[in-house]
Amino acid sequence: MKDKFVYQIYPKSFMDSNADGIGDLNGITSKLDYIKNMGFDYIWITPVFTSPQNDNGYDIANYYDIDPMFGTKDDLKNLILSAEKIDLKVMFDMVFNHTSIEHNWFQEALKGNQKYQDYYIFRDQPTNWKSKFSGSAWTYVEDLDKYYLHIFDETQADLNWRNPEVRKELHKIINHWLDFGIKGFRFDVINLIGKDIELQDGNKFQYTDKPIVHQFLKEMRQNTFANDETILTVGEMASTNIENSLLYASKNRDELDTIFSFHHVKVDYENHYKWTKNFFDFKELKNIFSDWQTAFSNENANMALFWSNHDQTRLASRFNKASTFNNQLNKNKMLAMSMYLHQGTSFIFQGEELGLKNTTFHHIDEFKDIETFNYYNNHTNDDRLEILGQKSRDNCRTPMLWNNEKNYGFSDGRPWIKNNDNSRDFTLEHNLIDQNSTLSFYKHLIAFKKNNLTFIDGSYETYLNDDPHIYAFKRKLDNQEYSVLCNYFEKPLNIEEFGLRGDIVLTNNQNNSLHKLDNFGAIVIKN
Ligand code: TEU
Ligand code: CA
Repeated sequence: MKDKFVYQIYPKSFMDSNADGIGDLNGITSKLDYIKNMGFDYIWITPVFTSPQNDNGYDIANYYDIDPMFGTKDDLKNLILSAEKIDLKVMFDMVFNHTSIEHNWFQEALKGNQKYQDYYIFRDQPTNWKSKFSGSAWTYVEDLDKYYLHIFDETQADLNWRNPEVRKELHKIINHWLDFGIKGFRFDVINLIGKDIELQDGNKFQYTDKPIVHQFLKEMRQNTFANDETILTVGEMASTNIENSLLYASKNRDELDTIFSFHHVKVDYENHYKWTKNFFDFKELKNIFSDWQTAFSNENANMALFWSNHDQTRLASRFNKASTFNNQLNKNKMLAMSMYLHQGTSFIFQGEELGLKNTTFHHIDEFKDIETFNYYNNHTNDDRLEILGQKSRDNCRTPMLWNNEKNYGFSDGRPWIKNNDNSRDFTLEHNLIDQNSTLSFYKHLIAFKKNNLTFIDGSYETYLNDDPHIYAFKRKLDNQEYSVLCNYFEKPLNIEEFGLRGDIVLTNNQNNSLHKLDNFGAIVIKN
């Protein structure tokens, strides 16, 4: 799976086919050729199941049905068949740590039905746990005189995986979608599913990476996708560590193909706290890359490579500012080389390939995201809006910029969220015309990796570890060796002292050489 590229689609904001302002399945189907043409193997669609949409579909009320806002099961069938025709596989996003409180199971539980109360985590007394979306992780239900656990919003109740009936239900859901033609799954916060029988006060590590998660994953695999090599599975791991991640993603352990970990996108947090305006820590970023890549490469485990997703701010707005359009292009390309030449399965979030930047929000009412509101409402600091401008998930959830027509070609109606206010230089239309665009480079890079086995199966090793501006690593396979050098800063660097030799086989900019890296310059040398 290390040679595979996955394109992540946030359906609400991808393409609207019926002018209601909400992207939909038919919209996706109309853009499959574009995705295939870029070189992708899979598309991952974030949840499109029936949902009250409190957390944009990560609060599922029925795992077997498509929410009408996205279309019908027939539309989905049509999407899958159209994708199959061009050899593109469709992945679904399974949110199995929790359900919406509108799910039937939870509604039954609320009515006092014991069987369904045992599907969730009800307790007489809460622990001191905090919700990841601010406030307590417990909500009191007066009729039952009990509290239920929700690690996320209070409308997202955590499931009780210790109950074998719950696990059976979840396996059944996966098998249903496998039969329907789904070829891969992303499992939402799957390392949080193992709660102890007796819950203790403490921090998030009371429910993160509990050993029983491995047992649950093995069992799930056995009962569902175990015998199909084409199924791609990726687990989203909240606050995990290398040791556990290796267990989830090692080839011989039969749990998952690969995992998302988030340490590298938190290098601008302050003491693990997201809501700050910190500058990113380059040294820390290098260390994280090197620690994770080395461990995974040594253990024959597969990492998921990604810079952005629907929970992150736009890559083009992160990791140093570029002061000119040209430097912005260099930076986008350098970051792409820096990430995707690593070892692992690659994931690219819609719009990253266009070089889209954050959206500007002027007022709290312009936002849509529940995490954003929970933060805003639970805090009083004057710079809340400014912090949200840098950190809100809505920055990347605004519609795709296809062309320069109405709503950038996304919809003939009024979009559900405000438009991205980036200039027209970032539309797909413009990216396609410009030979030097971010898009042309992404396409080139994908082909480059797929044609070089060393970047797929080769070992990984960092070097120039103490250099304050360059992130560098080597990939080796048999007698092939490549060096990758990435300048993370907007200033040219003289690299004569490194005495580099060999041929430059990939560069993000014609001004780079073996002696000099341009502003945000990056090169691959064949040694
Ligand atoms: O996100 C998991 C997660 O841990 C988030 O708290 C993430 O770290 C945060 O958004 C960063 O600020 C997953 C989904 O990707 C996210 O969209 C959902 O809201 C969340 O789970 C709950 O299902
Ligand atoms: Ca629509």
